[in-house]
Amino acid sequence: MKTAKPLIALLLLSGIIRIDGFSQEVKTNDGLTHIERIKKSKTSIPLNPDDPILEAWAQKRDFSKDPKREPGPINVQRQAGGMAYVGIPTFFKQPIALTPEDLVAGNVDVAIMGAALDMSAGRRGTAFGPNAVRTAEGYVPWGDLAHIYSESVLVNPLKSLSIVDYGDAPVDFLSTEKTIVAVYDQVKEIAETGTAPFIVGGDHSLMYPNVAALAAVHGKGKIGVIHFDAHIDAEPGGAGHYLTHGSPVRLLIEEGHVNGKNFVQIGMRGWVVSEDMVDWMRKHEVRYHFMTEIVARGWEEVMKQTLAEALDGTDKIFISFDLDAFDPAFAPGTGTPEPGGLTPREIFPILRALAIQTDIVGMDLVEVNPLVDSGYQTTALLGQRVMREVLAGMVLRKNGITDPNYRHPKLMDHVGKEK
Ligand SMILES: [Mn+2]
Repeated sequence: MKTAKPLIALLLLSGIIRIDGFSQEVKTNDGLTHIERIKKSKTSIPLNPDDPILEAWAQKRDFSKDPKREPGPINVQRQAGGMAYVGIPTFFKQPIALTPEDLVAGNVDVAIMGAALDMSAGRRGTAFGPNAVRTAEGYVPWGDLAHIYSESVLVNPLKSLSIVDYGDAPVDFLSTEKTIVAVYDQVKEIAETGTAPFIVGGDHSLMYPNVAALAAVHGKGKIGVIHFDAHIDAEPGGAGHYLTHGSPVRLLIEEGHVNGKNFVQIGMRGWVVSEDMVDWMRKHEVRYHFMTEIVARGWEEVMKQTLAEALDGTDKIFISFDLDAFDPAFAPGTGTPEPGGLTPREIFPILRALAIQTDIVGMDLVEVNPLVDSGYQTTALLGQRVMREVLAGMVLRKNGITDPNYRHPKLMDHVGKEK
């Protein structure tokens, strides 16, 4: 019996057995073979409109058949607490929410969702990112066993904020173009309730639906983006596709979702940057900080400037965090690693500072690829820390802290000379 399910799946995929929607004939009423159809249609990929499962991947199941419940976050853990590796995996072992009504009823600050989309990158595997991040905490206990206070600042975001796991966006695992519409809808659904969506990918094509959805809610040109990345991600597309994981920045700026001057980029490096690309960014007044500049001027200087730029013209900020901003020594599990990157010690303080001094309307964490992680969980572990640092900054802001460089005084001096 153990092998029955995989066997049935194999038989279905191979066409040996057919059930429900699988029993219909492939339509050929245009008189073409599929090769001819594809060759004729240079700018679209022909899909079978009569396929009964054409949209099934995106359909919501019928919630009305569930046991009746009041709206609000649902704790799916049976125990009051446990070790990280025990229990049903949700982001930070937080309760889940399934609907916007749950977010409103729970007065939820942050809804973390997965977007397992990895078709726009040459090296697949980031689709496994969301669940890798959900299970990345090696030893941090949860619930009643948890005594978790953020590094340097000693606040506990999981107790001070209402945070839920909003599940995953639906994914057409054969199409970036179709999937991003579903991601856009789900991000917008969260943001419309006043909750900040945190999207865990998935590849960086996600920045486009994520930011476009937030711009639709907060206003076009009203939010700024702080973009951590080894790459500019402002290519004009690839192989005719408007959107790849290398092109979301160009689409967002050229379509007017974000003004170039409210787009701050940090950490770019490597051999794929051309002068043309840099000129495009200068034309659109993007504020970029290559590693070239960071190494020459020093991280502290550039960080200070970045924080000032983030506040110029908007105080609503979206953080788009590509794990390859880190040096691959720290984050090997990513598809496009570039040596010479930033360190966790450099990045954690700027994340807290951004969240202290701006209104974080959302963030994404992308390009975590556990399939190529030579350190097993190293990259996903770093990814969940990136979110934790932002959450810690959000708590400090809520507590009235205004100093972006705030550190807990007792951690700075062991003899009690703190003010
Ligand atoms: Mn990127």
